[in-house]
Amino acid sequence: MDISTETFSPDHKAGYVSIIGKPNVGKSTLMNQLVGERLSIITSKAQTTRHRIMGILNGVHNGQEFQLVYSDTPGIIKPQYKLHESMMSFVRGSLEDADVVLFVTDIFEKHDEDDVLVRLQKTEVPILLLINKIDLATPEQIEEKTQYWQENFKAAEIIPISALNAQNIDRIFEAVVSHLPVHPPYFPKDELTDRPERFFASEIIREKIFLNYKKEVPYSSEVVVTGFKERDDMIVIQAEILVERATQRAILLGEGGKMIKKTGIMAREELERFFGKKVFLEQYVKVEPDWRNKERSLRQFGYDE
Ligand SMILES: Nc1nc2c(ncn2[C@@H]2O[C@H](COP(=O)(O)OP(=O)(O)OP(=O)(O)O)[C@@H](O)[C@H]2O)c(=O)[nH]1
Ligand SMILES: [Mg+2]
Repeated sequence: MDISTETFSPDHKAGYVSIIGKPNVGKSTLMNQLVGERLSIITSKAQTTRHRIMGILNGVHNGQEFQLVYSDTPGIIKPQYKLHESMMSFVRGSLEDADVVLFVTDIFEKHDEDDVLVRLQKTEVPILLLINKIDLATPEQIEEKTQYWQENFKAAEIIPISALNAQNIDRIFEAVVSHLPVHPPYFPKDELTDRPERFFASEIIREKIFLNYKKEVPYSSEVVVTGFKERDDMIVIQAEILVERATQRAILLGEGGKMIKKTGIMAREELERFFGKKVFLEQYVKVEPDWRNKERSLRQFGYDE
């Protein structure tokens, strides 16, 4: 639907809500809980998310229509590759747009989040500080973290949560809505995300690579969906997996192609769940030397603002 033809009330509220924090604190898990869909991929490895991914939630709260545009972002790191520089530019863009910031920390963080704090200092919008993974902490540990942040950070609110167990997600929602400006919707009301289906297909395949391979291999891998054809009975997807070296290609394939087959099966099952349809997946593993530092490759893979 074209947004200009939609009708909405004059007191409609809308805003951008940016989810920011160090790698692995649970930003993507939180995003999926807040939106109620599995949009962002989640793994136990740091630096899983490489893009800014929007998840849109529409509804009515206390009689007032609203639209929340959540942005999941990459974990904040010191860049070692051009890829990381792009990732950090996505974080910057997301902070520039934000009406509310969700600064996600977890109960394990060691008060070394300077990179994050430097970025947050520049924003004047309300910041909700979330202490995640409280399912793994004692009440004393939660109290200690809460106190630390009360003394060391100017947050609009501090909320201990478990993104995994959906604990206190409703409190975040209430707080976010209370900070939303009156504004018409930014996206048509039937849209769930700013990203096309191909993007989610490539992310789902990348998630399975993160789960199945160790050390540098997941970090040296990129997935590009080169074909996406929806038929009546199934979706036919062609994907290229790019790695940086021939040795990594060999690891990805595994003996007799065993590993890539396993990865492909896991990806296909997840793709079928996501799209609600049978999927036929073809994967090709290629070497693209040094792609994490090559501007041309990065542009081609969608790492430009
Ligand atoms: N126990 C527990 N684990 C959690 C919780 N939230 C997230 N996790 C786990 O923490 C790991 C990282 O979660 P992600 O959501 O991918 O974290 P992220 O901040 O998006 O990570 P990057 O994309 O790498 O920056 C995964 O193994 C999650 O299952 C939580 O509330 N409790
Ligand atoms: Mg993530």
